[in-house]
Amino acid sequence: MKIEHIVIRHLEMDMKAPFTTSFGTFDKKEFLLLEAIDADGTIGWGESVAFNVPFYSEETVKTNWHMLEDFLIPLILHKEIIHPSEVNEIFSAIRKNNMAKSALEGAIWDIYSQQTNQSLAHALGGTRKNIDVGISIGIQNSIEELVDIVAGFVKEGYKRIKVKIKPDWDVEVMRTLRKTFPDVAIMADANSAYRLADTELLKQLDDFDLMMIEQPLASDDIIDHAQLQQELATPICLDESIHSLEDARKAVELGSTKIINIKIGRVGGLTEAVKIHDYCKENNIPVWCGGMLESGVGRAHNVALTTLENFTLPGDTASSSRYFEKDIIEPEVIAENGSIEVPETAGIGYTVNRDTVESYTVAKKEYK
Ligand code: OSB
Ligand code: MG
Repeated sequence: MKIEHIVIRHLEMDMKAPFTTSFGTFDKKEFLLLEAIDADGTIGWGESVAFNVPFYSEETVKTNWHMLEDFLIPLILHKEIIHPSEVNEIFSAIRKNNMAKSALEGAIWDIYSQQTNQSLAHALGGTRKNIDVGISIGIQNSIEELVDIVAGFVKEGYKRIKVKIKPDWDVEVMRTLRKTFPDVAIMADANSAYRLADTELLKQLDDFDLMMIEQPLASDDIIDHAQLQQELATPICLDESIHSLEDARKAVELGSTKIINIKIGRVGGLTEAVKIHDYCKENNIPVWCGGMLESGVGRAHNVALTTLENFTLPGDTASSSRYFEKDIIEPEVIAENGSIEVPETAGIGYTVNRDTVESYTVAKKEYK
């Protein structure tokens, strides 16, 4: 393939309700949507998971636009590419900026799978026809409200419930949830809200039979996590700390993590995500696919990745309707009883609705 034309769109989508983590609140979803067009006319879609603010990671919508326009797109336009796994190599001189890289790489994977007449899931080596999913629930104003929300999602059949925690919204919250939902798979995500000095507090969470605790310590740490894991019975799952196969290998070798949350954008694309998956499979580390409040295009990529064998734990890719009144894809992603049926048509398997995209677009630029 030869990509001859790329369109960057900045979209803004209203969210049904604000989503609060230990680092801040999102009340609308802003992101870059990438459209790449091959010389033969095939169109591929990619989504950057960078937010409008640099709270989860240092990347933002604006830094991604800069990286794409000034560095990444010029490396891709008019270049002969045989396989999307080459894109990583092409970008290798550019440090970090994984979400920007991933958005473009994802669009190229979409084109490649259409041109080879297979689903993206199949192109990645995935075999599952259905994937199990859980749901992630933000910090609420009261434990009572949280219990109501959890009850609703348990009723919908989500396969595990993840709740955000932070200092003063942790032990009592998890105690109440475990008491109220004795048989539900529950986990907590701290988004780096604690320090090693909080070990005694975190040990109290061992009483609640949690599936795992996600990213308790600093977003760039793998050393203290190893020490904390020695003290905890609950498995630690790293999210923010893992940006590459090398990061995963080091964290696993150190004993910093027993489970890995793979986010395509955080690790720089599908090629690296598959490598981390394969490494974890060989080393008996279960993985699951994380979420970044994605629109349908990002969700479609997550669904495809989750079909790989070692995605044995439910991920965060809930229904499109979890956050949005109207998603940009058709059909929307639908989880029924905590299970999503994987599309079998070529490419990402969902159709992007251009009118809907247009209605959410606040800026747009074309590159040829
Ligand atoms: O840490 O997984 C996270 C949302 C925004 C930023 C970070 C995270 C999250 C989520 C929500 O947990 C996942 C989703 O529903 O898309
Ligand atoms: Mg997380």
